[in-house]
Amino acid sequence: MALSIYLDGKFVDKKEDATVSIFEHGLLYGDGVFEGIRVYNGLVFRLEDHMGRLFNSAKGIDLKIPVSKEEMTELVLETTRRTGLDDCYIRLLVTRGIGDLGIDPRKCEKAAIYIIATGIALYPEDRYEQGLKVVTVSTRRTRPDMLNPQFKSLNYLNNILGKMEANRMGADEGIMLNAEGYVAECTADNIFAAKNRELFTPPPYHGILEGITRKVIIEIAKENNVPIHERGMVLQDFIAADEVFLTGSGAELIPVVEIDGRPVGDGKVGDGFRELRKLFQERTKYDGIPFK
Ligand code: PXG
Repeated sequence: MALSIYLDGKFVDKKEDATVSIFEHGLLYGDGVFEGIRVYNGLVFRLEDHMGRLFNSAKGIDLKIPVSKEEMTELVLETTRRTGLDDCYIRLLVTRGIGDLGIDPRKCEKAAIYIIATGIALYPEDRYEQGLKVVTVSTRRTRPDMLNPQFKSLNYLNNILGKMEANRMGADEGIMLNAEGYVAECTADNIFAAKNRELFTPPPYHGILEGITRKVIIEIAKENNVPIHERGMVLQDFIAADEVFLTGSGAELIPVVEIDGRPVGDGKVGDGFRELRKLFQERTKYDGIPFK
């Protein structure tokens, strides 16, 4: 598969050459931040939003990114260009860099930048046609006053534990509640409910990452005069909804037809979802930064 990597100062295109130090604090402590970005049709989808979130996440953990936003944008575009692909996936990481054993970040002289651009394995189309079966997991999303999920840090163990629970139950995804018992999000996606042709999604500071895809859906809803509410939601709100769907750069928009063994709405993928997905797909054709 086409692959291009920016390895903190140089471009490499072979997996074997893309190695990092064992003293990299991103590896030793999950000390860093990242972004997962999609490329559609030769355009890096919503790159400015990803840059904004990356720099915000870095600021949140007191990590100084050693390049400007403009330079980082150029690095992303160049890495993408080198794949020769028009549609791909970009993983962008900024870590505390190479230090010593011991968590003290003062031992790390300079933050490191890694960018991977490669082809993506899309979910099979039948997932979008038939919908996902999800379960509620017992792992609660991190409280914002501990490690705010709005900072996309390399510390993903909370989500991974949630995902493993869902896997054990044979479900496609896991719904994670926040510490107060409100629905937060899934393990790598935001969650929406539709009822009476209005949309609802949990708000910031309810244990969510403010997803870029979520933001795009809110924009599309507003442009199409669909009322959209960001507000606290409990599990029953989703069970009683007409439709439920997830959003994320990986999954895009994907419908949910069953929660904890109970059907959502009539248990079938709804028309509201299909309409929104179409609008989203149209948007991906032009809403991005060209790299050619
Ligand atoms: N919540 C969490 C916890 C996430 O990790 C989202 C919501 C959706 O955000 P975006 O900005 O993507 O709409 C995410 C995103 C991967 C992968 O490789 C994970 C994400 C995105 C892309 C790829 O597992 N998570």
